Amino acid sequence: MKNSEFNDPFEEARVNQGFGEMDDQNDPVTMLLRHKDVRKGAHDWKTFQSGAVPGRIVIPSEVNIRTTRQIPFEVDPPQHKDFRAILDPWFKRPLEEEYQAKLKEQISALVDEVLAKDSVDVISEFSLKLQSRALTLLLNTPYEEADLWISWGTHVFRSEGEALDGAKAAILYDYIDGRIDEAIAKPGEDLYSVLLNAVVDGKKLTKEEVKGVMILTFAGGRDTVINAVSNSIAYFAEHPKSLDRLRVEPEIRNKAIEELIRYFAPLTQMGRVAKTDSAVCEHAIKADTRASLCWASANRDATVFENPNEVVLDRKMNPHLSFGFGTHNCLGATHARTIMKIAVEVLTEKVSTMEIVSAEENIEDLGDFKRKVGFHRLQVKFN
Ligand code: HEM
Ligand code: EMZ
Repeated sequence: MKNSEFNDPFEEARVNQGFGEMDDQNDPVTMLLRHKDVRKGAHDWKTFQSGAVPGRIVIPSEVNIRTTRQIPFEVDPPQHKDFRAILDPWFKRPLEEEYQAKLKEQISALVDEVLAKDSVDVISEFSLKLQSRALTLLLNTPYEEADLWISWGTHVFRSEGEALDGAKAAILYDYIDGRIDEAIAKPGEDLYSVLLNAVVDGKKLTKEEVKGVMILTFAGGRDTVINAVSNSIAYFAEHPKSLDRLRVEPEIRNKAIEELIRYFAPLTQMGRVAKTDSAVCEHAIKADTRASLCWASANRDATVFENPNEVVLDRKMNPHLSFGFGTHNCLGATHARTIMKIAVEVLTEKVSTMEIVSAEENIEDLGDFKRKVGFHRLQVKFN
């Protein structure tokens, strides 16, 4: 199999029964696999709730490593809407010209760096740096902050080989506590200060609420962005004609980015907790048990996508669910899409070909399903 080929382990279960089952730390999960059912589940927040005990909707569950509620991710309507109302405008800033110009400067410098080396590990020497540096723009904090975030490695809660790492999570929490205290002492123009001044329902956000937003901003946009960028590099390395096509047809760039994001589905699934007994595909889901919305499976549903297992760069209709659907759709999607757009633009301008020297796949173990989500290491020569 090519490095840039990503399997669909869910096909048989999706077609034959519509759902899958997996255990996760003795808290089983019923996985919704069909596009139609995943959308329905995401829409029906009254039955499938996000506001469970903090960490429980994440798979693997994080209940044992954190107590802070992530906002707006672990909040249900109607309160959810109030938080989104203050967050949405800030997270749309990547659409601004000045933001994009700065991002282009960052990415151009990084591409020059990797071109000057013989070969690099794309994960640690390209995508992680890109993600961390770009995050300084989203938070509006000093560029130099990125060095510390880079030193934390790919995932803020996980170490390689270990599903969850409480000690590692504590580093992020302490760091955020410190930054919040600084912003209280000396308010600035960054996201911390904006949140500390924000009013929801007539009340200022508490420190704990600000922390809940910041943890989510660091964690939710980390391995997802790293996988989207790294997997796309693997794809272009193995499909040089596609990169050439984007050089001469920049008008399909946005379609190509949506398609890569559909195909790679950087976040496999997200859970919900059933409020009441319900059923999906005639399968009972009991109250207080977990269901998951499997975005990765929905994206390969042949009843919605023609040739679902192929990357069709200029795919016309592309209602993929990589950024979720409905209420909790990804708040960072504008930032993520802008990163992808500028990364592809800079690659077409500066890089002629890329060669994969070696790769170590990152396979998620979901019981019956083994899904490749990205790479632990991806050694590439940029030409
Ligand atoms: C929500 C995927 C990048 C922040 C989500 C959801 C998905 C997702 C599937 C829905 C979760 C649910 O329904 O429970 C992705 C992918 C990304 C990406 C594939 C990159 C390609 C980012 C970035 C940030 C971010 C860069 C911020 C820095 C969030 C937040 C939410 C969210 C705050 C919760 C929104 C809410 O509950 O209203 N993301 N994400 N994401 N994402 Fe992303
Ligand atoms: C949570 C999640 C958010 C979780 C939208 O996804 O991303 C995961 O990577 C984190 O571990 O805590 O933030």
